[in-house]
Amino acid sequence: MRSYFYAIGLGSNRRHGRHGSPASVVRAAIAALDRCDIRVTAVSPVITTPALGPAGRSFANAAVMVETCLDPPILLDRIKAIEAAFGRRRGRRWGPRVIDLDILLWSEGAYRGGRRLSVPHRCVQLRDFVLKPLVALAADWRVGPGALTVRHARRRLIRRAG
Ligand code: A4P
Ligand code: MG
Repeated sequence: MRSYFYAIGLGSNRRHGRHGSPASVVRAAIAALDRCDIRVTAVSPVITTPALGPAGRSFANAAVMVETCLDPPILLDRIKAIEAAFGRRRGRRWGPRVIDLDILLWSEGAYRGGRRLSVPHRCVQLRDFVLKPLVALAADWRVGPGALTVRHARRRLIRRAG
């Protein structure tokens, strides 16, 4: 059966009763992803980043590469199930969250599923907390069809911020 690669971004800025600190929550969510028909093939360092937006406390962020036969909408269902299992509640957009999982990139390029799912993730190029861990795993992947590579997108973002 045909398999795909996906880059998935993870972020947490709340402690979890069982898993502990945000960095430990991120590691536990990576372990939860690596089950049955999803294989985690590479893991970035877990980094601490200042909160972008009104979320307050700083975040632990990371990215992983996974290999799976699942199509994008089914993978989205899986990551939402993991968020729910970690006790994430739907609330204020950008509010503090115990774990956030986003599908960043797909080996097949783009997937357009309206508001429910859009890959590449619409904000990949705009956020260093996404690009920094991603560059460790997928520096030569493109952040959109015909777009810059992850490495170049990060260089451009840093240049513009500086
Ligand atoms: N959705 C569409 N495309 C995708 C995709 N590629 N991957 C839909 C995942 N979901 C996708 O996302 C809202 C809806 O987007 C989903 O129901 C899904 O159907 P969400 O994760 O439920 O809500 P959210 O996380 O509040 O929104 P969003 O836009 O994902 O927020 P972000 O971009 O994740 O930002 N600062 C630091 N330093 N580090 C962070 O990780 N994160 C945020 C949240 C703000 N500030 C941060 C960080
Ligand atoms: Mg999200």
